[in-house]
Amino acid sequence: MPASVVLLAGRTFTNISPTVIDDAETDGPQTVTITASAPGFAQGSTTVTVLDNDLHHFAIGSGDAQVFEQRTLILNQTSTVPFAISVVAKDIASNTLIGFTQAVALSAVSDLGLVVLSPTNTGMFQRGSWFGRVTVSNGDHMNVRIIAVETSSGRGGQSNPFRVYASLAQQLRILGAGIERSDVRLTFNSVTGRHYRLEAVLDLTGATWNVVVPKLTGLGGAMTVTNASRFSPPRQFYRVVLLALDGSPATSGIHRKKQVRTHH
Ligand SMILES: [Ca+2]
Ligand SMILES: [Ca+2]
Repeated sequence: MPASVVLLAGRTFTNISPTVIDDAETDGPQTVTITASAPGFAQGSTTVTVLDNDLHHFAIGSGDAQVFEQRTLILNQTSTVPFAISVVAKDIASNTLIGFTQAVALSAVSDLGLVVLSPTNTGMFQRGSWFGRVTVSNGDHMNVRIIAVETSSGRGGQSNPFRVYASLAQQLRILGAGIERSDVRLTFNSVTGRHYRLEAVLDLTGATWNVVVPKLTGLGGAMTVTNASRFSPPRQFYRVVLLALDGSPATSGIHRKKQVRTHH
């Protein structure tokens, strides 16, 4: 910005070209006041706003934001079914950084541990936004948050929490139960990498479920678990519980139980 300008004789105006120096601070829009004064004249001034071009965070919402240019919540989803999201680069004041173009990393977390999300990167942003379809593929999750991170700066953002339901094929279900001598064998459908626990109880009148097998890691598809030499006639109830990564029960709602009886 020049400290002074010369107004030629007979002219009523002149042009100046201030240079805005790019910084790396995430300080948002800055207001600049330009003042002109000369002896014998009243002072004049104007204000201009210098926009920030530094990423502060990402706003992540449903893909509908593409149409309305506003953030909308991601609703509940189903595992293996793609859904549309928007990732928008923002300055500290939540203005969209229309010059932001680079692709960023995508991932997701949940209360039940690792969420398998694809793709793991966005494509290039256009006018500060990326719209695309993503898929969670490893079954039931609660409080899923999609996370976008610009790896070079570590800045990122996450979506609202939402629920992902298991697809029909991934729903925890006991497929078969049988007794061989005193061994109880249960077969259930599993999702690769998820953790399960086998529990048993003698009656369903409120007795505490006993942990039979504390941790099973899903191999994908049907899995058989054996409770060796534990069958006590005339009947027992079994259930399979989906666990969080730390081994705690996922939820009382995510389990399936089966009654096993002797036949006489
Ligand atoms: Ca900058
Ligand atoms: Ca800046």
